[in-house]
Parts: sequence; structure tokens; C-alpha cells
Amino acid sequence: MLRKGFREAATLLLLTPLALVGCSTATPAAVGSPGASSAAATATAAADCTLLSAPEPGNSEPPAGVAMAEKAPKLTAKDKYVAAFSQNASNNPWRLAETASMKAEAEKQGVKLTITDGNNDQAKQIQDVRSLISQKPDILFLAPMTDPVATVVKEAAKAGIPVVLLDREVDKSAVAGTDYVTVIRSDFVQEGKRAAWAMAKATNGKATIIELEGTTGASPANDRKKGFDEAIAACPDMKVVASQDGDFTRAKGQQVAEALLQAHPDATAVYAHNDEMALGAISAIKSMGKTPGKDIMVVSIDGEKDALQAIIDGELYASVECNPGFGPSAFEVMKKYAAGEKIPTVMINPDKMYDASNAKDFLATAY
Ligand code: GYE
Repeated sequence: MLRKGFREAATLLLLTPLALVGCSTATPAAVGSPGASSAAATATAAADCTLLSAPEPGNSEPPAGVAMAEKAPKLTAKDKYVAAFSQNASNNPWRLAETASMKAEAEKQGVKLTITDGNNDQAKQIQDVRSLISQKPDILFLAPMTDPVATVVKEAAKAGIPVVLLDREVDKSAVAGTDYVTVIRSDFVQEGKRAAWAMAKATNGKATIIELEGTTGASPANDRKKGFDEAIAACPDMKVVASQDGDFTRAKGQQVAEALLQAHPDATAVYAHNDEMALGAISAIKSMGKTPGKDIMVVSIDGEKDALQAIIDGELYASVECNPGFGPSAFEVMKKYAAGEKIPTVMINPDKMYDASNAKDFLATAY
């Protein structure tokens, strides 16, 4: 948790302020894109923004006291599994990369995998899951669009099908370890905190921020907001002045960014809950005759190829990774569960931080 980061920072502050300038806590100009020395980033740092002296929060500690999945439908070990995957949308590179990872791993493991696409429509995804349940797969992988998909998670459990949630949560009416086996995901609150840290670096702790939220009701949208808000509370001169749903898409991100930037001409920063919306915002900033990464600093989450390129181009300051490569972990859980091994009810993926110091190194392998 960032708390750990704060604790470390507080200890360091007590010991020696000089120790704070380590390799992972370099000055804004050293860490950031060329935009770090921009007009948006005020020349003098906000002295009372403690994020500026804190180390990059990094990944959270693995959650403590996680229960094991005891009451979910069982999976019988077989030579050949028939699996289903309900994807919620195919409208951005992150979703396409996740689906490709599931397909590739199923092929590798000789698993027959049926995939449905919810078209970014919750009602369609609910229908998809019902039709997959009626096909009685051995296991159902489900990347939920929004919280209410919990309804069909419970229906799958009633039908005796073990469910593994991928990349998002559903609402708590579906019980982990009972209605579904586990959820594999990132720590989205932590991602929000790491984005806030990067934003503090980008703006020297002084920013008038526009926030582009992910799809309303999707757990990463809730948590990325929460983590960011909690972290910037450490910086009195960082304020979110407008926050709106950009549906995790480039087109909506651009449209919402245009409207909010017009309504708030004093904005100096955009925090987007994913790269696609950040890239939309970058287009919006340009169309208003402003320079992204200079007049307006942009920070986001995911680490897709176009975002890494935008970092290299100095238009995006940083992107907190959220890795879509779920195939290997999803099918490993399936095999372990079938073998009777105990499965924790939540499994957290570690994420990197991409900025001007490393974006080039990851460009060739990005999605
Ligand atoms: O960040 C975003 C996608 O649920 C973690 O959904 C996922 C998010 C991802 O559409 O780009």
C-alpha cells in the first residue's frame, strides 16, 4: 500500500532529506518526459506536497488473510477441458490483448475455448453469460463489464459451473470463494495512487486536474478514482476540478476532455483511468491549440503501445501498467483447482510504471 511508501518516506525524512533523491525518486526533470520542465509544471515545487519527496509507491503488499475458495463448484480433472470466456468488450487494445492472451494459452494447453464479446453493453454480456451457462462448460472465465454482472455469476454457481473473474470485480452480492472461485486482477486503488505520484512529479505538486473516469460501475473506475484522490490529499495544491465518465474509450475520452477543458481553461493536467482516454485527451488538447506534456500534463494507466509512444514523444508523462496478459494465470488456476489445490479468493497482478526512463525498452513488445 502507499501507506508503506509514506511510512518509508516519513522515516527517510527523519533520517536525512538527502537520501530521498535515489534512483527511483529522482527529480521531476530526470524522471519525466521532456514536458517536466514545462509551463504547466510550476518552477518551484509545492513544498507541502509530500508526494514529491516520497518514493514511487510501487506494488502494494500482497493482501493479508485472504480466504481460500472452499464453497465454489468443483472442477473435475480431465485430459481435455471445455472452457468459456465472456469478454465484456473488444473496443480497445487492452481488451484485444487480453482476449488474444486467453486464446493463445488455451491453444497451448489444448483447451477448447468459446469466447463471447459483450460489445461494451452490460445487458449483452448478461445474455452471453446465460447462453454460455446453458452450454455447460467445465469452467467459465468472466471479465465483467460492471458490478451488476454479479447476477449471472450467481446463476453460473447455481448451475454448478466454477467461475474465475478476470480483471474486474463484481458487486459483493456474489461471494468470493462461493459464487466464484477467485478474481485475478491488479490493485486498482494502488494504480490510482501511483498515477497521483507521477502526476505530482509531472506538475511539481501544483495541478488543476481534469479526471477522465472509466466506465461507471466498473471496479477499476471506482478504485482508480479512490486511490488517486487519497494520494493527492497529501498535496494541497493538486485539485481535481472536474471528473466525468469517458467509458474507457479513446473517442469518448476525447469528447469528454474537449468539453471539460473548455469549461476549465485553467486546467493544467489530465488524469485518465486508462491510456485510450488519455490518448483521446491528447488529441483534444492539441485541437485546442495547446501542447500536451507542456501546457497540460497527462498521466494514465495500462501501458499500451500507443501510450508508450506518446511517452517517448513527450505528450504523456507516465502510464501505470495494468497487464492484460491473463491467459497463463487463468489456465494455471484452472489446472490447480482441478487438481484440488487451495485457491486464494483474490489474486493480485504486479504492475510496472512506464515513464520517459523506460518507455523505449518496452515499446517493441507492447500491445
Ligand atoms: O485498464 C481498461 C479496460 O478492467 C483493468 O478495462 C481493466 C480495464 C483496463 O477497458 O483499459
